[in-house]
Amino acid sequence: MRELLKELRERSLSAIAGAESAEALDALRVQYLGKKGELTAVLKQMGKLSAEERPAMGQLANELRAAVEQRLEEQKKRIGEKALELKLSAETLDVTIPGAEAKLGVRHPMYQVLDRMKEIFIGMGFEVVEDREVELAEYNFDKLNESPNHPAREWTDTFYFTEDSSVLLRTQTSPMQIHVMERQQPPIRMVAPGRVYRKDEIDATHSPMFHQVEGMAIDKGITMADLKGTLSEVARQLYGGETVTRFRPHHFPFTEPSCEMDIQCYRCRGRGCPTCKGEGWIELLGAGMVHPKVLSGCGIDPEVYSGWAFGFGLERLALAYYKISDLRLIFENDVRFLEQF
Ligand code: 2NM
Repeated sequence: MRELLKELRERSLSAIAGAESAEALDALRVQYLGKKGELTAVLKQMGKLSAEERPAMGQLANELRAAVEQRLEEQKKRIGEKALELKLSAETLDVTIPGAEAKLGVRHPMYQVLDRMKEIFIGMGFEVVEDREVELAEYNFDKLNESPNHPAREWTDTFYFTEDSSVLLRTQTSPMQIHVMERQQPPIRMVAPGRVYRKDEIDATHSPMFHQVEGMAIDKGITMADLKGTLSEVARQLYGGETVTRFRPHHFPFTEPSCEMDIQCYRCRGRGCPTCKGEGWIELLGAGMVHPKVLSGCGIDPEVYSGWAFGFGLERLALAYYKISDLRLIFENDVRFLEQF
């Protein structure tokens, strides 16, 4: 029996040392210490021993049971530690690995031009005003001295909300100037950039939605010289200090006199090239002295105050600025296009 216990001791302890999972350990516990286990079987044979042998064998068997139990516990602990180690190493976060680069977009090229424009005007003491796109026809047309039968008022040209043609999507940002004049006496220096809407088919130069930038300066003693000086300075800040401007007579219902401002072509310096279509000049904006009827309609006395105003299409200006040939590129927002600016 001594031999039997010795053999059982070696076999069980080495089996336990080789176990690699909690399940395997449980199976070994059953195999050796269970009701039908091997050590239990040995103990059952104690009865056959002589009275002298029995205490010593009993002690040996108990020692073996204690040893097996202790080894089972130790191995269980070891397996647990190993599993934790594995889990920790699998979940290790190496903070020194370079991160995945988050791709940053760019500001839309047209808005880059607008931001620059705003900066220039703000630098000259103008306030930026941005507001509603849904207007009353009264503000979009009437108060701007547009005649009652002006073609822009047609249903084929303008988006109306009401049968009586009184509420519409603004066709120009000029109503913003009316709102400002109605709530504030001069001095006024403001620019109003924003979306405007016209029933145009989409092509390389037209879109039913586009952006305008308009503005005005009203105070005592403002003259056409202020208009020319200020708008020429804006052109120089935008296109470079050498930029030459010219003013041609024009007509707008809301200004008198009215004009258009050109810049000398920055590419050929006036000789004529594809950029200026052989003209030597590039048309930039419309402007004029605010019509006395518009001023008085807003509660500003034209005998005391005068002012100039201007307006231009932002898309058209941005296309020329970046030498882009098709308006649709501005709206499609293809990143391959946008990334170039
Ligand atoms: C333009 C050209 C000329 C303009 C006039 C006014 C107002 F409200 F003061 F009368 N706002 N904008 C104006 C003048 C707009 O766009 C081509």
